[in-house]
Amino acid sequence: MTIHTVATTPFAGQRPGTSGLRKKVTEFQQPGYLENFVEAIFLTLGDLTGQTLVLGGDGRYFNRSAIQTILHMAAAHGVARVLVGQGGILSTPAVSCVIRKHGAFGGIVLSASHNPGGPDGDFGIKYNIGNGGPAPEKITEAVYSQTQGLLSYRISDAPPVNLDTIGTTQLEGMQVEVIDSVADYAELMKGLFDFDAIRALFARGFTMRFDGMSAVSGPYAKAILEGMLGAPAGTVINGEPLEDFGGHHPDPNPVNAAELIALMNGPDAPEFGAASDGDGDRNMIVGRGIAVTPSDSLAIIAANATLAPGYAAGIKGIARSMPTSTAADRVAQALGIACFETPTGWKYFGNLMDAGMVTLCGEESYGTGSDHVREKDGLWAVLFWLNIVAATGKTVNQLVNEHWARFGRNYYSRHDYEAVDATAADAMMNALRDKLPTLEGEALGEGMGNYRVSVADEFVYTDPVDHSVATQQGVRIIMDDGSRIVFRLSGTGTEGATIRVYLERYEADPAHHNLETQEALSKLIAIADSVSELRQRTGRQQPSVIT
Ligand code: VG1
Ligand code: CO
Repeated sequence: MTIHTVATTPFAGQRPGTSGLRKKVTEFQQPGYLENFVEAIFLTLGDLTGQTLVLGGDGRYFNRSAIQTILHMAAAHGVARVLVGQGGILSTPAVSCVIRKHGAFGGIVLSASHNPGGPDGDFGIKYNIGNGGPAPEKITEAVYSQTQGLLSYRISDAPPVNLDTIGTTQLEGMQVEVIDSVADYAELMKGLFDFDAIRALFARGFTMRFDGMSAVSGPYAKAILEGMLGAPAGTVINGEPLEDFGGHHPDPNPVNAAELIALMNGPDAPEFGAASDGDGDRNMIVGRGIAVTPSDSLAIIAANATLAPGYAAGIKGIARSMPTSTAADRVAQALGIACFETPTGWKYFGNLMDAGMVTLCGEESYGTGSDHVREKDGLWAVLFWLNIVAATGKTVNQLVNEHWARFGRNYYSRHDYEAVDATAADAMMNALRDKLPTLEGEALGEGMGNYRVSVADEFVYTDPVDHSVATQQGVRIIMDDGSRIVFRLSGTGTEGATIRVYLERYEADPAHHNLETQEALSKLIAIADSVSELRQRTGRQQPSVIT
């Protein structure tokens, strides 16, 4: 067995986006494409002699062969040990958990998360640092710059490693330790939540459906919900990870988890519904006839956090991404703790958690998490809700409505325009930027005077810990009553551009808490369209997805 230095040429466009490098599988299958990116990671990390890395993915098509490539390259770069999930499977929060628990140097996550999988679908790769979280921009930019000048990569020609049997094998000078994909993660969850109370809930006949969307969460949900917590078999549906996610679009929102929503709205609805995404870091919480918006979920978890044993001492602070609704801010204010506003993407929460400034973090895109790991965590959020339900004896519906009655309701929606012509999308954003100085103080909306703009700017974030600055993080138009419209281009798509329009309106009066969301936001929707000229510029008459 020999370590080879293979000549290569750089590929354009290997710049990581919101969450790593995501491209079509066919792009990743080009000879040298994956190898170049992995070589760039290793060159950026420097001397790895004696170090341990963690490696795993969401099981999508190309996962297994990518794992073999990465193992053979790690061995060629002097890595001492790699912990790899059995069958190449590790959810994103599990990678984070394993890195932290085993004191690894870092880890590589293979996933395109909620993007569809299969030979014609998407694939992705990202590097996580020693705190278990996504690499900060300083590192991802260094990786990108390495990809631009690469002339060779190093790889071992040893035969493939057996990924299916738990145990340790040798690859060149490196140990490959195949670990149980679920065990470390399950143990962590057990320490955070009142498993006895949740077990008692199921023992009383509490009914639940967890939709694994044929992605990575299934084995975790089965082991924890049906195994440790005694939920009846069949509680977890679509629980086998499939290479193409069974044709599902593994994004846990009411549109893509339509089957679960139909069940929860039907006559035989269980008491509690939940779903997770491709790599297990997103979650959707559903009650009978109600899907909880992710922004509300963060706020409700924060308001009830001390009911979970792992958070009984209280939470230190909350962070949310800028487009996420301000529902959590109201809870933070009531609790007398800080609330931070960060750019979109989990990598911006890491410093705040490491510095002990926040405990809970959340994004409007069905992502919630805490400082137990450094990724958002789907099943963690589901267990948190189950803990709250078990401790209070209340339904999801009651919890949400009582929260609104106490704090007011933040009507919230995101409109996505997918696979838009990239030039048109850029032109739209540039025109919006140019318009910003003229908007402040303007009256906008039908009949004018419905809304007055108090702030119109482009979000810039200065990290309070390391003072790094992230610019161009979304154009926002904030009205004088706190209502907001935010425009952003997605950094995870693989086709053209995706325009995201985020809409939020606050309503304090409980008498007005039962409006249909799109109806409640209709004036803001009309303003967003006229200010951005989205329809004329993109030719799109309506969003591809409304969540
Ligand atoms: C999207 C979401 C963002 C999330 C990111 C990764 O990014 O909006 O909130 O952090 O996906 O989530 P973008 O740039 O497309 O808006 V995941 O579950 O795909 O790792
Ligand atoms: Co995900």
